[in-house]
Amino acid sequence: MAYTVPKLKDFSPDALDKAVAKLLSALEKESSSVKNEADKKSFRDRWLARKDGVLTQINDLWLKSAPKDAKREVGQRVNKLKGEVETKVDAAVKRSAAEKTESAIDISLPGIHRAIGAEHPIIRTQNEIVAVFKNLGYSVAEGPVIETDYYNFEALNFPPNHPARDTQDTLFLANQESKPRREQLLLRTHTSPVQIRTMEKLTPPLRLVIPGKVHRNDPPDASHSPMFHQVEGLAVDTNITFGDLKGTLDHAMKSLFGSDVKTSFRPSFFPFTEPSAEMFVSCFICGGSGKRGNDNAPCRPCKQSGWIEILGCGMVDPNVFEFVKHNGYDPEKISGFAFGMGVDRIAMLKYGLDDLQLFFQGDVRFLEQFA
Ligand code: 2NL
Repeated sequence: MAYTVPKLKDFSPDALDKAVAKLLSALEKESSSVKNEADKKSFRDRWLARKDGVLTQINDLWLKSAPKDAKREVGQRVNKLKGEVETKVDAAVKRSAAEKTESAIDISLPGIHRAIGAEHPIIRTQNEIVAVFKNLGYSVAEGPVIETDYYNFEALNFPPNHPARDTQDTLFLANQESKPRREQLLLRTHTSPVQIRTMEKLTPPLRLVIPGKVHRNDPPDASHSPMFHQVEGLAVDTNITFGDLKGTLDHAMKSLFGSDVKTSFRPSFFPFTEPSAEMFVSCFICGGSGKRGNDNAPCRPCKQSGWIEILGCGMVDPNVFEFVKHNGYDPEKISGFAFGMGVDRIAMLKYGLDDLQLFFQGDVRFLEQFA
């Protein structure tokens, strides 16, 4: 039963002592069960509320109704009692506040386990490719994804009406028509513009790799995406030859795919290199045989050819150097090789995937396998 303040008939010191003792023991008991914020408030209200708290009731039921000759005695006790009740209530409120902060920082509890993220498999592959060239002494540079027509096409020797400049292939920003062509903004279709920007800043000799995102107006399917990744390289110096290109890339492929892989170069065409080539690596899935396993199943990644096309490359076209000749790139004095590779496709081969879209769908069940 909760304590209620009794009406007093007997105002003798003995009777008063008893009544006070009863009240204090009730206070003690109630204060020990104060646990949380809500308890605190109702405890304080019950004892100290001006309107109908226990102290107010004592004032009314004990002091006001005391006979004249007992008033002094009752008054002293009630005053003392007020002090005691206030001290007790304050202590209980503070105590439960202290308990609360203690429990909030219980350092003996095991921590909350949060799975930390991991590098996306494409970015991991990109970093691995970049690391191979860093080890050869190449610098790494990055540049804007939104580019001008000048850096993306003109300075790279694309003729004015080259099909790559068509909106079929290139994503242009809106409302560019009123600008002169060279200033029109687009999403870079390769990382090559960063090579031009860097040659404008740094004089030869130069060894440079550029990783980054590029965009083309391709609808997404198992092997295409409107956004993908490239790593592009450039070496400029006196007497750089096609032999340097072959040696460098052969070394890079052995670092990436294992020292058993062979490389093969076939003639190709790019507007910014002459001569140009596509480089193939011997299939690191079937070892170049075109067949897999005991039952000689056809090897899918190399389409049974034993070779996988991995990148495009070539000797920098002198026309490209003409655009940066003012910064020491005189095609009569220096030469260079360049190459570019698609990171997403290499990551697919590396992880044995047949659907490029898995990389971009953000499905945790797929991504957490790389954590
Ligand atoms: C490909 C082919 C290539 C380059 C990129 C380049 C850059 C400058 C000058 C000359 Cl500044 N060339 N880059 C050269 C040949 C091929 O990329 O198929 N990439 C995925």
